Amino acid sequence: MISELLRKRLAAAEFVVAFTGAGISAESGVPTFRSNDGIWKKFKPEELASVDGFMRNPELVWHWYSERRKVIRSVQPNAGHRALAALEQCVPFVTVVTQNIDNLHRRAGSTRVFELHGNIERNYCMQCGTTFMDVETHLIEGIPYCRTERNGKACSGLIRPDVVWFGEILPEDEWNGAVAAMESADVVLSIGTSGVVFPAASLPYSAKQHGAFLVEVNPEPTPLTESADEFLHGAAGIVLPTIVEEVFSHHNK
Ligand code: BJW
Ligand code: ZN
Repeated sequence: MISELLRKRLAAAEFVVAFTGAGISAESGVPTFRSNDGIWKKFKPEELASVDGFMRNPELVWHWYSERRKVIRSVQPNAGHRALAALEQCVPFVTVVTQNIDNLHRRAGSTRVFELHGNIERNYCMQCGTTFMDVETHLIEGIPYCRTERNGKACSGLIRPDVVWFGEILPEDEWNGAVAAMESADVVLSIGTSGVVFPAASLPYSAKQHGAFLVEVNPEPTPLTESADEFLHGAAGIVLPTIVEEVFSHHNK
């Protein structure tokens, strides 16, 4: 299944970056965004994943995030996440750059993870910026409000999920870390992303420009496919363990 070229590139690699999207969590039972039963088919993105949408209907947006958080907490990392964590035992430097907000890479054991679009377990007050890990105790009619004391007065700002919505800038440290990792990567694996949301989608192209060998793992072609050095057609939970097994199992013996 793995070409000789990919086997050589990976076996010799010092820096590997896994760039992941919703597809890597699909086999855990987390719905993707743009598949036929994906999230955007039921709702308009601008109603849910934008500041305007949130201000228009915070209750709806909070309901959506609470439901997704429940799903995410109830599922487990899958064989794809675990293979990327295991890669840390085979390659000197492995970095995961993820668009997912679901924490599943860290739960699988990956130690160097840049989260480009935030994390569903974190929330913050839009007025004073305080971070909240738990919002369930702050709810008024399904919407969490801040009660942080400032100058003897309680803040009453609206709390929102610490995720990146359309029109918003990506978190600077995560973005800079991701760019640096991409620019020094020997091999980049782009896994389970439709590659249509920018600026994240630009990263694999910039890695390739800086000399990385670009591998895509997806059951469907994407706009990135024609720029990839290899396209591994299939589910992450099958393809990624196969790569680790075929490239590194003999190497460890
Ligand atoms: C499997 C599988 C299996 C299935 N194994 N694979 C016009 C042109 C270009 C850009 C723009 C434009 N107009 C506006 C923009 C900018 C906009 C953008 O890119 N829009 C495009 C959609 C057109 N971007 C932004 O606004 C970004 N900010 C920005 O640009 O700031 C600068 C700026 C500021 C002010 C004004 C203008 C510019 C921010 C983008 C934030 C995206 N946020 C979301 C929500 C995050 C929080 C949350 O989760 O709720 O991020 S949207 C959503 O899409 C989420 C995802 O991270 C992101 C990417 O989706 P992903 O991961 O690729 O999932 P899918 O579902 O699309 O694909 C799944 C794939 O898996 C598929 O390919 C399947 O085949 C595959 N798959 N099973 C492997 N088992
Ligand atoms: Zn506040």
